[in-house]
Amino acid sequence: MGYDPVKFSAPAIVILTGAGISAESGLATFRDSGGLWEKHRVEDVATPEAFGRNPELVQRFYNKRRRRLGEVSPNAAHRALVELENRWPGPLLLITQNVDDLHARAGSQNIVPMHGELLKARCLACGAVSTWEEDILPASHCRRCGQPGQLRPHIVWFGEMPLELDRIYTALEGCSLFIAIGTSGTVYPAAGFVEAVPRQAHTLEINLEISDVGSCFKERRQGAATERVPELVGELLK
Ligand code: BJW
Repeated sequence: MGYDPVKFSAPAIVILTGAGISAESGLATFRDSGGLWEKHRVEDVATPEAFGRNPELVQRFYNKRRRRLGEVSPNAAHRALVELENRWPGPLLLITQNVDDLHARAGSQNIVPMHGELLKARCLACGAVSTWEEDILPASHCRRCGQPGQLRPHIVWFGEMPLELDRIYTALEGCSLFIAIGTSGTVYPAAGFVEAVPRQAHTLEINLEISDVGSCFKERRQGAATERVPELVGELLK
């Protein structure tokens, strides 16, 4: 997504979201008090080695989170980003670290789920990625090659390469406004995106608190995503 002045009449925006944007929908974040990493060790559930050692434990962790998606809905922050995408006269790319489907369900179109998607499974035998809304069980068969016991969650674990990085860095290098919402700035490469935008671009962080990379942003707005994001979208569309 490069900025094409013929096609677009406004500057390019790139938005990065993290678990904080879905917190008010009722999904736990990772590192806040009561977050997922308080109940599960990263090394036990979010690395390829963990999956190799104990696939049942890892599948249970993701099956539970996949089921939980049916109980939650997009919130005012997700919806405000849809309004921005629909009405902003320039290019807009939404990069999410979240594996939930709340941006898509709210109606966002131009999304890069860089850490994968809970509602997809990947076959270790043939590489097929398919939509998967139910539990992944030891006997589950790949819909393409038919092999049983070869499906893993389509999730980017620690030590694995995030998805669509070429598309992401092209957008970052061409943007005039970079906004990070509800992310702790602890996981790379996403935490470093703020440093990949042009020097003259405006950078803005929205978070309940200042993130680990908060000092890299030109502007910080503290508060709940459901309040700060609709406010910001209102200002941008004024
Ligand atoms: C609110 C709110 C409200 C709450 N309103 N705000 C140095 C440099 C580069 C890489 C590394 C490095 N050292 C180590 C690495 C590797 C590693 C890494 O970063 N480790 C760190 C722990 C140091 N990274 C990787 O392994 C990545 N791959 C990789 O690097 O490949 C090689 C490569 C190198 C260079 C370039 C390119 C590639 C892969 C990372 C995979 C992360 N996977 C996870 C789990 C899987 C998904 C899942 O199960 O859901 O993804 S980890 C977990 O953290 C999850 C998240 O997407 C990710 C980020 O978390 P997030 O979203 O920020 O959530 P929280 O909980 O941390 O923060 C929530 C925030 O919201 C808080 O700040 C709150 O204040 C706020 N908040 N309520 C507003 N209502």
